[in-house]
Parts: sequence; structure tokens; C-alpha cells
Amino acid sequence: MSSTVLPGFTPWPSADAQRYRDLNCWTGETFGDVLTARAAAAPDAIAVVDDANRWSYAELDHRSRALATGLSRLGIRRHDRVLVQLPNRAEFVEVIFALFRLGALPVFCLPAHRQAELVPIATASAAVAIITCGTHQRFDYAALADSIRQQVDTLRHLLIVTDDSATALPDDARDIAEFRDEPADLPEPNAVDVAFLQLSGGSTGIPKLIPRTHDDYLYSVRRSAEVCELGSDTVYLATLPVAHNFPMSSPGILGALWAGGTIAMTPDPTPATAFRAIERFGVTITGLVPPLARLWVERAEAGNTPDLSTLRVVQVGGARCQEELARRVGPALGVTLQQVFGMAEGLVCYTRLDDPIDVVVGTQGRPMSEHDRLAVVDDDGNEVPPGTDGNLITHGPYTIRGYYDNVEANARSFTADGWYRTGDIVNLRPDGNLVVGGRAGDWVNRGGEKVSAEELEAHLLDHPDIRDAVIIGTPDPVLGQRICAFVQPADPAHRPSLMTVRTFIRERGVAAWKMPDAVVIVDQFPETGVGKTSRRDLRQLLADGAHQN
Ligand code: OOB
Repeated sequence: MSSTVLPGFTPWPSADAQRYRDLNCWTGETFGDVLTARAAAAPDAIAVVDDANRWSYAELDHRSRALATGLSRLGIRRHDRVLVQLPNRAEFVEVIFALFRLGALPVFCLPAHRQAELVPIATASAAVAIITCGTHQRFDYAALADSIRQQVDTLRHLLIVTDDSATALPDDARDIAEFRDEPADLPEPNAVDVAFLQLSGGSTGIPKLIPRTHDDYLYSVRRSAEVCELGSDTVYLATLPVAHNFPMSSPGILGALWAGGTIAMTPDPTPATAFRAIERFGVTITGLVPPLARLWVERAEAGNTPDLSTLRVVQVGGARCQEELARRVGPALGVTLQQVFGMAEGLVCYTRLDDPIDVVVGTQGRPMSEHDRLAVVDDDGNEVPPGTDGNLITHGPYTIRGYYDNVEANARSFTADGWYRTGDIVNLRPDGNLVVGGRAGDWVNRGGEKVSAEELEAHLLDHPDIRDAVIIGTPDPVLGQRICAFVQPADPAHRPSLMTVRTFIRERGVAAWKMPDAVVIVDQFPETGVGKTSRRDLRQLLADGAHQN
């Protein structure tokens, strides 16, 4: 297929693109090509399993071609944007490969997204269709999609992945099963084309859509599969919502396919369900966010779990994993821990599987590619001395040069010469590993004294009555900000008081200006769609008058 650039996409400058080709980072292969090749090499190997399906590579390949043909008949075209909101189930893979083959762009929505997120996403992407499911975990996704369609003019089609043909659908919605046609030869996209749009984590206002090309994303998938040592015996359990960049490609489900291994899907990441899935599917690797890792570790430490002996690697990423938790993961689950620090915009760092334990528990790893460029700069953009905290900026063969169709966000988030400003405060150690200190905003500025949320959280986690803790700065007329500690007690019957917390911290020899001004006890932290703790929602809780003591 000839290549015209998607309007609103910022390509790499041609000299950089040429260099990434010369370096063999970008190989000219598309996702469709990879699936075709794997299906030809090992047609009967199992590509995808979930509770209801078990598809070989040949079957997945056939299904994606059949659905691409049907969607083309419906009028879905190259460059069309299609919202995909599906839980972790086999059809997710079928749908995205069908869209990849058509050159249509999945826009990856999370199952937790609702009207407030989906309307702006559909509007900003000018999507023509939504592909979703019926009722899942007692929520009616088809009805949600139908209401989005009524609010966004560009949306013409509503397609539902149903469990059986008896499922009641909204008027005009179509069952995706109607579009599994006899595969026809279709023109396939070019590797330089945008393959899909990802969503930027934690954005507010107009959603920032992240265009990733076949070339750049496949490189990150291939390098991830290499760094994580995947092979045809890999069984990757998609525990986090697969639409997110971490379970999708770090190395995630696409890494598993790259390596000719198996994707196992579980729609529920809690230990009760996920541990059974590990036993049933013989899972070898999975990825978790820290709050989920804590749940798994606590459950495993309590003993009497299903057989987890096939599990070799547990990745923790998406948010800072405190050392206290990191140390428990390996022993509790009988695995090698791998920390993953990444972003949907590109750059992904990993600890390596043979790193010494202090690197694995105390750092967020190093870039996966020797061609990633990193710099740590102060607020004026000057590089800070090695070993000093600063703002991380980066560019490389799989880090975008601009958000989709968003001039303002691009002006804020990229330097004039194309480096992406990650918004993360990091410390680059002499051995090349990064320690992530939080987001640029995760500091409380208390009357000019800066308090790192992460540092204070680490102290609180050492208190036996505290299960988890998050520090938030709240407005104060005198100091500018004061320090509020959200605390989840280890035992709901023992709620640590402000006095207890302050005494504990003072006794550790911590500066007096770092003492929390308030403690708020919560049973659970609010989460983002992918399970990270939502600082924004905690701030809102305070604004709404949460009880402080
Ligand atoms: C991943 O991607 P996003 O786009 O949801 O979020 C990216 C942001 C980073 O800029 C950083 O602030 C934070 O999430 N983050 C971490 C972290 N991993 C991500 N902060 C501290 N420690 C870590 N290990 O979250 C993502 C994408 C690909 C792989 C892994 C995570």
C-alpha cells in the first residue's frame, strides 16, 4: 500500500528515520507480517488462551484476516480511528490484528473508562466506530458505547463482541460475529504508518493521543522480548488491562506473540482468579502495578495458594515500587522480580533478569535499547551532575516526536530538538540504572521546604500498622502547602493517629519540617484505570472534605 502520512502525526525527521533503518531497529515489518510469519512457522502452536478459547497461530491468523475482510465490507478504511474497549479476552487480539491489517487505527481505551473519558477520546480522535463487549463484570459496555455514539457525530458503527447470539444489543449495534467473512486479499499498510493510538497516562483536559508506528512499536516489542528472555515456551498472563502499554508490549502480549509463545488472558487480576489462571495455563511471566503486587505478595505469604511453580518472572511497573515491597516479591512468589519503568510515549527501562539484587530491588532499571538517549536536566534545561535528581528527557527509535493532532501539548511536552519531557524526576546512577523519584509534581512545597512524597512514603511503610501510604500536598494559606498522609492501616482495628505517625517519623531522625500535618485513614486507595494509585482522586477527596486528623 502506498504511504501517505496520517494528518496530525509528527514523523521522525528523515535523517533519524534513516539511521534507525540503517541500525536495523526499524525493519519494515508490520504487525500483520509478524503474525503471518509465526502462523507459517508454527501453525499449531497456541497463540491465545482464555477461559473460553484456545486458538492456534493459524486460527488467530485466519480470524484476523476474516474480521479485517468483514470490517472492510462495513466501510472501515485505512487511517480510520476505532475505539476499542474490551476486557482481557481472546477477541481483543483478533480485533486489533484485524484493524492492523486494514491500516485502521485502534484507539486503546481501558475497561474502566466511562463517559467522562470516552467522549473526549472519541472527539479528539474523530473515531468512526467503537468495538466493545456486552455486559462484563455487571457493567453494560454496549449501553455505554451507544451513549457515546449519540454524543459524537463521527461515530458511525457500534460493534459488539458477544458471548452468544442471544445477547440483547442496542438498536443499530452489530454483533462482530456478522463480520467474520471469508478472508479476501486486502492491501496491507506500510511499516512507517501509524498502527494505533495509545492514551497518555494521567492526562487531564484534552486527551493526549499517542501515535505509534509498526516500525517503532515492533522494535520496542522485539527488544522487550529479548531483554525479558522470552521464547516459544513463554506463557504471558495479561493481568493488567491489555489496552495499556505495559501488558501490551513490555513485553506483554505482543512480546509473547513476537517470540512465538502464548498469551493467556484473565479479566480479573486479583489473586483468587489470577493464581488459578497461572496454574491452569502454566504461566511463566506476568506484569503488575505495585498495589496489585502487594496483594499478590500478601496472599502468597499467607500460604496455601494454587501451584505457581511455572511462574519465573514477575514484573512490577507503572508506578514506583517501594523497596520494602520489591524485596518481598521474589521470595513470596518464587520468581525473579523485574522492575519496569516505561511510558506509552515510548521509553521503557527494565532491570535485567541477572542483575544483582540491589539493582533489582533498588532501581527501576535501564533503557532497553542502546539507541535510547537520556538526559537529566534542571528546570532550565541544563544537564545536572551525575547522581543528582533532575527531570528526565529522552529520544530514541521508539519514542514519539509528538502527540496526535495536539499542537499545545506538543509545545509543552517536547523540546525544540525533539526530546520528550517525561515529567519524571530521576536519578541516573553511575551504573546506568535509574531511580525514579516521582513525578515533577510529587513534591510538597511546605513554606519553601521541599518534601519528597516518595521519601516520606518509604518511612511510613516501615510502620507495622501501615499497609500502604501516599503523601499529598494540600493548599495552605500560610505555608503554601501542607503535608497530608493518606494511610491504609494493616489492620482496620488499629488506625494510626497523626500523633503516632509523627512520633514514629521523628524517632527515625527525620527533619521536623517533613512531619505530616494531617493523616487521613482510607480502606482503599482510588485507582486509575490500570490500577495505579490515583493522586488526583486523593486530592479530590480532600477537596470534598475527607476527614483529617
Ligand atoms: C506506563 O505507562 P503510562 O504511560 O501509563 O505512564 C507513564 C508514567 C511514567 O512517566 C512515570 O511517571 C510512571 O508512569 N511510571 C513509573 C514507573 N513506570 C511508570 N514511575 C515509577 N516507577 C516505575 N517503574 O506506566 C508503563 C508503560 C510501559 C511499561 C511500563 C509502564
